[in-house]
Amino acid sequence: MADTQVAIVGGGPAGTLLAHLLESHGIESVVLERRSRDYVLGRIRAGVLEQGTVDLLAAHGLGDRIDREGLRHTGVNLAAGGRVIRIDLAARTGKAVTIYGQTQVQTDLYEARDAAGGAMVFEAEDVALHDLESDRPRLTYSVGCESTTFGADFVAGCDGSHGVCSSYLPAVRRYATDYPFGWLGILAATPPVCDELIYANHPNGFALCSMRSRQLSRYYLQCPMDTDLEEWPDDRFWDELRTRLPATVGDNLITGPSIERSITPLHSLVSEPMQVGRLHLAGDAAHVVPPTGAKGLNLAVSDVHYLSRALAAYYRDGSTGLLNAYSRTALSRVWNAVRFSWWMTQLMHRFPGDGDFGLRMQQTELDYLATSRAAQTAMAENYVGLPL
Ligand code: FAS
Ligand code: PHB
Repeated sequence: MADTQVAIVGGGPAGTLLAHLLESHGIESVVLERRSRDYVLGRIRAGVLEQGTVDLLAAHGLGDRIDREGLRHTGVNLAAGGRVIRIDLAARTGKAVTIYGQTQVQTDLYEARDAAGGAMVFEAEDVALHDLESDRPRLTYSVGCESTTFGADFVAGCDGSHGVCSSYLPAVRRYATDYPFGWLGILAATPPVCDELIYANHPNGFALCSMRSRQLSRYYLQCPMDTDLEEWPDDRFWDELRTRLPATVGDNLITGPSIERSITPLHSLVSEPMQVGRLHLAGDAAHVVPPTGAKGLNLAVSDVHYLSRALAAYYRDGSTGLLNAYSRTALSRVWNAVRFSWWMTQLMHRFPGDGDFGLRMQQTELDYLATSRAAQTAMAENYVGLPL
């Protein structure tokens, strides 16, 4: 493997988009991905793109399929106590969100890398970083029995929440909280129950009605951490989902066999700082949010926007100001998304031990959202995404 300018560890959305953006600045990179391409493409993850994410992807030649297949939503709904509160995103912010699965984003990114002849190494194992404090870090990895080492000017740690790169930041502070429940998710080839997303707060727990297209539905139910998927056959899932939705919605639910089922734990983690020496973290490698606010993927995009802009300045005229400020710049937006994701999670889930007072606080907050334009604007501007 020849030396390169930027070595990227992780071939998920953060790593692959970074390689794509660096290419637009004429900056060379190599992406090392632990899994196979098909494995990465087989993961069902995020579904909601902020306006800023859609605009950034379009600005870099990745907007055509989103325009064709993405579903633009100008509103989002909160259901509780049998009523549905619609937050008019467009009226409150002039913006919208787009439903376009992370799998589709990843497919578009891999195809763009293929078209550009981008260097991507799949099934790269035992990636290790060396000499990060020098001006010539080195990386080692193996594919099968063959070990390789190469040098780079910079290393981007885009290897997600179970990666290795964050372990190279010695002075890191971790702000973490685990939520006492998870999400049981189902993908079904059925028409979505509603044209927009519905987040529901029910005495049995949270439910979310989402989608990937007009023929592909994505639903989630709050579940205990130790839930066994085997105890949730499709019929039980559909019955519980219908129970947690207002009758006006549940009566329209079209069920069908699940294509995919999974349980996602909910936690929040922010590592500070996001950089040391020539290593910069981006995406889930630096921070994880509960999916309630639909922020995870969008934060990966904004981190990579800031990092690619900083690297472009360095290679253009040697300036290091944006690079030195990267962590501070990215974290400012990260913390706003962490707060919003925490707020949405607190508002819409049932917490063990949350007595009558906790329930009353949720009801009062929902009443305020139902009647206050200011409250709706605050929620809407975070949901569509704060400016980059
Ligand atoms: P990713 O984790 O996507 O990518 C990191 C990549 O690095 C992976 O491909 C991994 O294989 C690779 N890697 C790891 N260790 C490596 C190593 N040592 N060497 C080389 N490569 C390595 N967000 C939402 O907004 N909505 C959702 O509904 C939602 N659901 C989710 C469900 C699950 C199960 C998970 C884990 C996350 C979910 N997220 C959701 C968040 C998710 O979408 C992330 O925010 C998004 O994938 C972040 O992208 P990356 O930072 O690229 O990390
Ligand atoms: C999804 O469609 O997977 C999805 C949508 C909104 C969320 C989380 C997940 O907040």
